[in-house]
Amino acid sequence: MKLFGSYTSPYVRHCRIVLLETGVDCEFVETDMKGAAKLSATQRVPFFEDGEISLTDSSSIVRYLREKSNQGFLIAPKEYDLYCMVNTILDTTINLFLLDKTGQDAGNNSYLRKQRSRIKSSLTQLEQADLSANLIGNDLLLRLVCFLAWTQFRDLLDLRDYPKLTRLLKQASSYDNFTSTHPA
Ligand SMILES: N[C@@H](CCC(=O)N[C@@H](CS)C(=O)NCC(=O)O)C(=O)O
Repeated sequence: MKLFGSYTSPYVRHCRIVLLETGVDCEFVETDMKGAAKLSATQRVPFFEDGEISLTDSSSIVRYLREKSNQGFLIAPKEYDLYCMVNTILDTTINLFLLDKTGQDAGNNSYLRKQRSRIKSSLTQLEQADLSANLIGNDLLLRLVCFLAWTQFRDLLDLRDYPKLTRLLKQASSYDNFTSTHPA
């Protein structure tokens, strides 16, 4: 079994946490974007192999690892919806970050303004959601803290307007599987 990815990717971090939580024996193959462009149809990390099975998205990888270990993956529709919301703003934030890294001036057009507005409105909704469950084994909360931590690592978002989310991220820092997978 092999997980391909980078140490800085929040998607890969979630998969690494699930590997630690489940104890599944899996080789980590450090792979950058050039490698991903050659080896995966989506040209992204993470991707994963287990014999005949190959997966190209962190969510299918997390689900595969949970099910292999007889653990559940996001059963309640509302929980699943919030998980999708976190993924949406994670995708949006990463795409804006990568666009910025190209060095090209993407300007301030209405499409980019909409992307930034989507991040804000979704964070506001997540701030209001009931996120009081235990982090361990909870893929909604794990995905959320991987996202929040990555925005702080890259200095991309000011979380001062989101005290509940800030508290959640602080709480996560006492979870060893979270701290041991920090991108730094
Ligand atoms: N939906 C994918 C998104 C993965 C993703 O966006 N990975 C980023 C790294 S954090 C990437 O490889 N981006 C390369 C690119 O967009 O060219 C997943 O959940 O695995």
